[in-house]
Amino acid sequence: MYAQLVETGSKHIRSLDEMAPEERAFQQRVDEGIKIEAKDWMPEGYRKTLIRQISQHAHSEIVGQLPEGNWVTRAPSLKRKSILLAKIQDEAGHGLYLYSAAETLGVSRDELLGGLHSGKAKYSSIFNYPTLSWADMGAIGWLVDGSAIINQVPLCRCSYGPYARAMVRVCKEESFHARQGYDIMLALCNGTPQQKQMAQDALNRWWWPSLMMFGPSDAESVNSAQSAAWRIKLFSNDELRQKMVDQTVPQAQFLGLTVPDPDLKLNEETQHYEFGEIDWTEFNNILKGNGPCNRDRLRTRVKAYDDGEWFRDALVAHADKQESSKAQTQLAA
Ligand code: BYC
Repeated sequence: MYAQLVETGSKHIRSLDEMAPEERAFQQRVDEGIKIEAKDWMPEGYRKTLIRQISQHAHSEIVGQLPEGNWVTRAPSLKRKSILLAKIQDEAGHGLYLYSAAETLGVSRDELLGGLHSGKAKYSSIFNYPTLSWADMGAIGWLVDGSAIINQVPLCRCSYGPYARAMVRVCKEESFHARQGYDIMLALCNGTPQQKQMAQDALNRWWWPSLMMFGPSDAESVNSAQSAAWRIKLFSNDELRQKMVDQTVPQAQFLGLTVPDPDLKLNEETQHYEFGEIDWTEFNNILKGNGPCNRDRLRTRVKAYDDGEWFRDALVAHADKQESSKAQTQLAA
């Protein structure tokens, strides 16, 4: 599949003949499915693309804690609260694995966080929507984590070793997240008519933003062709989006909910669902920082970072003290 993506991409992707020997050897390793490791030679563009994608991914995990964090104190039971807390903590862990994977490419944590806090670096559009009811916790787990799994399972096989390995654990945890989300939806749909209506309302608000998570259409995606050639991307944005729709519509039907798309229909021949046009103006607005919660999300992250300064200073002071007492012990011996 990725060869097809490379060919259809708008950018010119250089053939092996057009490459310098070092780059050709690199590309051949990638083509053979050999993992690239941190200390291997790599083209500067490959390094930059990975830093961009992995750091955006890390920022998404960290900012992604905020919409769900909004409901920790209002979870309907102790059990639901513990599950939600565990999920949010997992997202923090995912952010940390991913920042570590990005650091292997020669960028510092401070630089990465600086990009997020200045608004220069992107994070997933999905986290710029508000969480208005408890049903949103169900919709996020089911649709957002569900989409994340579809996008991230292929990343476990991507060409960069540290990213691929980080993804293995992330995907295992995402499966639990998607299950807990669907379980919330199931409970609401089997509840009172008002609870079922809450679930429908959450689906109505999260459906289209979840489809946008996969990025612009293949025709508009600027990075896909090169990322496919480097085997960072194994499937196109549209292919993964289609997979999400095909997988999720039957789940919505099982819940007795209606997907908010009048154009949605199963193509009997292909056995794929055809769906309506995504509102790309809304997507592009969010990418420009003008979504419903963009400013609030950034403000919250910057404040959390500033408030944690004393703690980071204490950790560094403690580490310095440990180092100097170790050195003194060695001198005395
Ligand atoms: N939101 O050429 P394209 C999670 C940007 S975490 C914002 O197709 P690419 C979770 C794109 O960056 C979910 N920006 O780019 C966490 C590019 O801009 P730049 C995060 C988007 O990189 C907590 C431009 O649009 N997952 O699930 O080939 C709780 C053109 O796009 C978006 C990942 O990060 C978007 N939705 O493909 C619960 C997965 N889409 O950078 C759940 C790893 C596109 O050129 N990332 N853009 O200025 C990827 O797979 C790819 O980076 C993307 C985009 C498919 C997202």
